[in-house]
Amino acid sequence: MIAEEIATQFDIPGRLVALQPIGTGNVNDTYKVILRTTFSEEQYILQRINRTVFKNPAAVMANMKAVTDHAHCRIQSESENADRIWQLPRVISTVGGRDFIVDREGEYWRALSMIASTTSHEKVSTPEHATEAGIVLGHFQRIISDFPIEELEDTLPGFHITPGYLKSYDEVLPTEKAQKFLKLSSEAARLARFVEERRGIADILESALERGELQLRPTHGDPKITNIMIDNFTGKGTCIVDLDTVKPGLIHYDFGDAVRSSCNPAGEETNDLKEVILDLDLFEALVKGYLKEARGFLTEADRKYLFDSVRLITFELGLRFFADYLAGDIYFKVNYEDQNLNRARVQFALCESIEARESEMRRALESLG
Ligand code: GN1
Ligand code: MG
Repeated sequence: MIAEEIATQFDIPGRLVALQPIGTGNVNDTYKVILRTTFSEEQYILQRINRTVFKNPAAVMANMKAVTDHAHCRIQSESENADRIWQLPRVISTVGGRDFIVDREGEYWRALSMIASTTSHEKVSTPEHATEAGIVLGHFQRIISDFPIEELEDTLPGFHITPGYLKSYDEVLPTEKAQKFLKLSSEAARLARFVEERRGIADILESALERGELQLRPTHGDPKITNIMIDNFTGKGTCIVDLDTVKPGLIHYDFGDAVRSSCNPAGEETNDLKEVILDLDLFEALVKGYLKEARGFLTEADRKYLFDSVRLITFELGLRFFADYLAGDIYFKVNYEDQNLNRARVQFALCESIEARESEMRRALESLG
């Protein structure tokens, strides 16, 4: 069904005046909906959930509802002492009182409240912005840290289990399609060698989990910089969005994901590999903000793996993009040919830069900790 038909089925007053595609998400389709009555204008976010990725959208919505209800209570109870107004999207019910709509084609649609007067940035260029990104992630992890993980479904099995992505890559590699790409593109062949050289790092977090050094907690799953909303008036972070992947996991992948997406000033979609670096000033600034909120719930063992998590998630994301390129772009949406190859090149270049700065990054983590 077309989005216009869906947009009026949620419990919001007014007549539909505009529906605009927004956002740069690689998975779901997102729209801004504007409705008007004689005296007011209402705006909300409408999303079609990608069913190729999320096989059980109803469970995604149940997790989102449970965690946001919990987080909203925490935000309320802490509001008097907070240095800002914290926000978090609310699931808007349908006219019939449900959390989502399933259309005739079986597509799932949901409505979320709009976080007004804030901006989602593709890149970070100032330490202040990086600090805010760290604060927002740490705050979110903190306020959901006491949510019982048994109540969260695993909506995306294998999501952020790096050895699993390596396994999928190994399955794609021998296929005819992948072999053709590898023959035709010397860049693809170079990336395949890059992966081989780093196989050994893939299980560093998972084996720490198995040994009981690390433990599962509620996580965001996708705290990249575009999901961290910055207040247009104060410049402070106010909210983290995109709560599809909230599920039990290692908070390390969250920390790593915020760092890799915030501390590479060239951003994820650049074509210029020379510009791709892990900027140490941005890194220190982000860690400072993150620890302000996270200090209380991080264990000694958690801290020990913070550097590794940055390297690992960057490698993992490069591997996911590369495997998807070799498989023919079946997971991540693309706007041009070879986009997933290019995205992989960027993440692998960033991974190299992280490796080159390992001692400085470890030192910063220690001195700020
Ligand atoms: C996807 O859809 P979006 O853009 O929020 C992906 C993340 C990646 C990200 C990279 C469910 O997120 O894991 O880090 O692209 N989400 C899923 O841009 O796979
Ligand atoms: Mg996402």
